[in-house]
Amino acid sequence: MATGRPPGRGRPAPKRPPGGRSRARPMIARHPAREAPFPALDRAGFSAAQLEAGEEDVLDIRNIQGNILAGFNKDFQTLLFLRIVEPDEFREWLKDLVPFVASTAEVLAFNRLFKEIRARRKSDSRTVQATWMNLAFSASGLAKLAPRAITKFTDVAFREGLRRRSRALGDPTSGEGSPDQWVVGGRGTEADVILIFAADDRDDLFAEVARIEDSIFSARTADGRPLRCGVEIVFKQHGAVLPPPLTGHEHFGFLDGISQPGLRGRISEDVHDVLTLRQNPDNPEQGKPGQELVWPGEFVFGYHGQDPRGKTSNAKGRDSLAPEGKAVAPAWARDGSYLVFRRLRQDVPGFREFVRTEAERLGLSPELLAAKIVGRFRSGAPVMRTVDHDDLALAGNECANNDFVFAQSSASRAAIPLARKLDDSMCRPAPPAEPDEGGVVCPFAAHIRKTYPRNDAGTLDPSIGGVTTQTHRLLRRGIPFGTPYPENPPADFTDSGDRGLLFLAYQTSIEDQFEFVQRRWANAPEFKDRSEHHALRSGYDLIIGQNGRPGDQRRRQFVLPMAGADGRLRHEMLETRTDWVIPTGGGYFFAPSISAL
Ligand code: N7H
Repeated sequence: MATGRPPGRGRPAPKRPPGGRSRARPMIARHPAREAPFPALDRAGFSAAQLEAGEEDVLDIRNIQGNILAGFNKDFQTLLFLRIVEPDEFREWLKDLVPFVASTAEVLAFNRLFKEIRARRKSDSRTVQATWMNLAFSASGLAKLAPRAITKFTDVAFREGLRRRSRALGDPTSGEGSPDQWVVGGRGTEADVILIFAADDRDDLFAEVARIEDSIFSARTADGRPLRCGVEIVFKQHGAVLPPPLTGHEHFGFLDGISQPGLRGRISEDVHDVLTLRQNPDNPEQGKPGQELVWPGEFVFGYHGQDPRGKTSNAKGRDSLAPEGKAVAPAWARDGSYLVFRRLRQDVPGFREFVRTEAERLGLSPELLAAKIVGRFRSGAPVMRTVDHDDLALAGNECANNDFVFAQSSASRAAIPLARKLDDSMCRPAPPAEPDEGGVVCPFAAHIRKTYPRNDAGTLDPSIGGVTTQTHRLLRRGIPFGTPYPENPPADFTDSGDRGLLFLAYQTSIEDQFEFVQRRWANAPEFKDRSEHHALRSGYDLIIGQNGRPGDQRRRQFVLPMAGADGRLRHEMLETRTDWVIPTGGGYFFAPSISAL
């Protein structure tokens, strides 16, 4: 593990190797060797729930970058955006960087060790800390390094890049939100490379970033002359978890990072050595209760993906490098993944004001209306299990806080059964989730119902249900940026308003995953209505949905079904022309395997 301060800055320049290049190598100072303990799974705790996963892929976790499957999960992150100006020099510089690229094996080992220590100490301790780095290339960056290879990536979104896809995503075409004004990724500010640094400690993070910046700014020949290293810095962005009481929450106040796809796949030949622990004794197709297992090819090239035509979500599809029998990326893309980055500014006072005035109009509490817009209360408790009030116990109950679907699948169950206890501290009895086919409990346009409709069937694509929905999943790795907006700001409070989410997500198809979720679900008012209410649309996801249709002036509606006092259903309509989540930068990237690097 990387503990302690890296000895990067101020080191004496290494001697020039005899007969070597004029560069003072190594340009990037090295940490002391790291040793990564790899704790075995706690068999005593999990063996009852582990299943033989003999059919599942063995993932090359030493070759896959660490943020993709394990997730850095750190309090502090910095994103550094680079432009390649001299490909040959850059290649030399990159060689020194590659040993520092964290692998899934390292990050997974750390995360498990961290959790083990926390479980025994019953609190977070600073016993183990790490500083990680990962990187990815945009299509323009790859084209500079391997001009022919780029044509082998068939994902049109990746090849075109985010700036050119921005209009189709519904982004504003002028003013704030339009690529012309993006701080990174707009015209003239597009990056070829993104470096992601993450650490538990802010000083460790800054030291690591400074070490790499030094290698860019201060590269010198042995006799002290400045040396070009082939890259320049386009933009630097810090992110950090919010301070208490908002730790773990995003700027609107909601707990984030609750629901992620579970991953099929093993990390060794041992059939029990699975990446996602199977913790639901009632359902072998899930990790934690409610966490469907998805084939790893949805997120990493070279493994089985979901079978979109399969009858069940555990049907395995083809190799994600050639899902229809024809390669969608070059062979060296194996163990790599596409990375979508969006810098999303959040207008916190604007969102709060909308919720307050609409709640007053409808006679609801602002907390309840906000929960209906997201599908979860601020604590993270899902409305599907607590219809009208926040429930902190439910929010912390990992057996129930993600264990719900919206509609019944064919064989109907009266209610979703509660999972048996997994761990005394996390699992307690919780209220059941009843089927909600009318969107009365969780509106169809609620953020979590739009972005992961679970077993809803859709009207845009009648086949969308429990199975094909799993082909549109994302591994989200975002972190907030900026300081929180005060709960009760003083009258003279002013600030830049520059706060939001650094949205990062991995996948093997930008078109079918990130863009599908944004365009076909969040931005689509017709997804989903009930067949008997054709006139009534679900509306836009009020968090991220965008209406870029010409003439609509970004008008967004949200249908809120409510049961009246007389027990009859009425459909309230919320409407706004304001976006509270505004793109201010971004890019589409590809994170190659460590061997490809
Ligand atoms: Fe969302 N928010 O605070 O309201 N998101 N999101 N998101 N999001 C989720 O389950 C939020 C964004 C997804 O499996 C939660 O982790 C905000 C984009 C998906 O049930 C909350 C922003 C996209 C899920 C938020 C933002 C998505 C999800 C619940 C921007 C993709 C999982 C906590 C500033 C295009 C759904 C959780 C599931 C959850 C919020 C962006 C997608 C609270 C503020 C751009 C797939």
